[in-house]
Amino acid sequence: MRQLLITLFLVLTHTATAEDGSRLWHRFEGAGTASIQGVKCLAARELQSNWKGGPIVLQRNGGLHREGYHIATSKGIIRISASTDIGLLYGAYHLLRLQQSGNAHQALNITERPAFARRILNHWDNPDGTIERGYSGHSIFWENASTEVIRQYARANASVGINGTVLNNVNAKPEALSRETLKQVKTIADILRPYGIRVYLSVNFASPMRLGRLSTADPRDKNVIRWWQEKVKEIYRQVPDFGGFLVKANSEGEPGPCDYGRSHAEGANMLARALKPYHGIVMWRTFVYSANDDDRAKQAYKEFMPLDGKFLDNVILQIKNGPIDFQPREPYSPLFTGLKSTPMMAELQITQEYLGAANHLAFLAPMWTEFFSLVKPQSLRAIAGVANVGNNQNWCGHHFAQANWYAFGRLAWNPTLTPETIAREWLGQTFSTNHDFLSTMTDLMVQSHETVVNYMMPLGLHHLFALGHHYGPQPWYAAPGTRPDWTPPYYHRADAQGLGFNRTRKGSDAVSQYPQPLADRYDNILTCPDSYLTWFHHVPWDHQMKSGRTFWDELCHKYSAGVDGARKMLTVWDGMESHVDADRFADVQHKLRIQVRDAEWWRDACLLYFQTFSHRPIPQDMDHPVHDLNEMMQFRLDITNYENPTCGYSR
Ligand code: BDP
Repeated sequence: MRQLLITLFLVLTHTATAEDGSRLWHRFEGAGTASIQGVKCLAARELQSNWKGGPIVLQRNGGLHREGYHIATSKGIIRISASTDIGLLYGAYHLLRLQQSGNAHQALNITERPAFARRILNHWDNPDGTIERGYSGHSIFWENASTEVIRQYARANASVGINGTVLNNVNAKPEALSRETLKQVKTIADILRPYGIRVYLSVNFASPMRLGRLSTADPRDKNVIRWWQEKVKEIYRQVPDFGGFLVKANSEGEPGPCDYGRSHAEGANMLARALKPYHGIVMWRTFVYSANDDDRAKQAYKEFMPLDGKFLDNVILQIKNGPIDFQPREPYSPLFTGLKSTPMMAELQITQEYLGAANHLAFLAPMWTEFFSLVKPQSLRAIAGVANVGNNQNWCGHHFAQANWYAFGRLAWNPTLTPETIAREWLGQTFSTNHDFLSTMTDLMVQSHETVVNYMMPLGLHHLFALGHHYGPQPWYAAPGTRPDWTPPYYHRADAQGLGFNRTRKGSDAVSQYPQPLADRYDNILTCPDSYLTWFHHVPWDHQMKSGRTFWDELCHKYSAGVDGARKMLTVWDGMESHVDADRFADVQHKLRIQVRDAEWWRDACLLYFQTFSHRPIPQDMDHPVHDLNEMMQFRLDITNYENPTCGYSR
């Protein structure tokens, strides 16, 4: 009896505190109540379980795009039509989204189809279950994988239209293609398939040597070619709709065709030929750079432009949004406007490697729509996002990091959506549809990215992170023997004259990789946008800014605005307590407090360090640093403690 009471108590308390974030934006309360007629499929079952509105009929319409759908209300009945089960499923999730965000009451007449055919998450998950740049626990695929967790993952993806998953790290181990791994890949593919999601694998270019025991991985070698053909055949036997390979080659020490004097095109095409009979593709990454060049920002363009038009049609070049590496803000990679005859896809980073990991609230839709304002979505064949999903209870480590997974999917479906629309939708489904809550929190989310940029790297600064953890500021870091392009001074170039990397025509000339009139605009310090100023210019400390301030004063004010912005987020959130369940309220509050402390850390470290070059005072009309530079330079970040990294700093 006692045991029964204890069990009952545990069940009740657990139910009462069930808001742990594990349901993501799918917080459907109670069972569905409507009559669902027509095609019997997963969409019908989802609606049966969760739809509380009027009757729905699911029907076929062969004229619609394979993944598209039409939703219309007539005489009180909602009809969802699509040409496939997946189209119906997407239509069903559209309706449920309207219901959960409080917008299902009006008569509907909606036609949708995705902007990109392939909308893919890249998981940087390792076979041992760890996740490179993962801040929310271990892999859901490679460590104690649970069918139900993978199914919930598939459902979340399908609800925002994501239709592909790369299951393993781009720094791929050859074992990714072993017989045992492929068995697990098949199991995962079988769980994902009903949700319209195909699996892909990252492959190591030297697999024929390390797995197949060949003496070379030269793409021209007959045995190598045969090895890949056999391997591909083996994969498709297990997974008939396998999507293809993602390849990081000759980048950061990974093997590749250049090891044999062959080009990236030769390497990619060899794999593409093996995949072609099965309609598989190769996503070949352009993230390459070497220690010897004068400007890392120029290298991918220099390497890939001469290969334009030389790739087979089932190769897509996967290009990071910026020319360096997922910095808080970068101009777009000039490859996007340079390449004319090669299919391209953008690689965005959802996991916040350079944006405060799972501790800082940084809603990334504004950064991605900024990218789409310069790189036309029509020029892209596909889109990829480096996932922030792990086996933590709330999937992403920070409740608000879920919004970035959600936003990636929504923008992959429709890149013209505004950050406001996405934030509002997500907040309504995830927290509350209360009007005040929605408008206040939408503003907070939409401004959060700029806030993070301001306290980390305003005015075009980039890569002020320490080697390795990419979390905290170490603009001074330049240990002897370290590759210069892996140290902050390579990027900020602070000296007595000013700050920033001269990439103008008189400097590294990276500006000339951009088309006109952008090249001229970026080249001229007077027309270059403030947000990219030190990216393209070595800016004199007394340079007159558009605001009327000197550059030094402006820099100080930006950092100060960042700290103020972080404090404001905390204050605003504290005012939302009545709209949010106690657990998630406290979790987010805890993270926001870390964010405020980290923002102060960033401001103090950067301003006090740059002040040793500028020799100018911190303006009087802003809060002054509270740390001591020498002391900060002694601190080391304990990267094993991301949950609470500010406290992880130690001497
Ligand atoms: C960098 C990450 C590193 C990745 C690399 C990549 O620090 O972990 O392997 O990008 O994208 O940002 O290949």
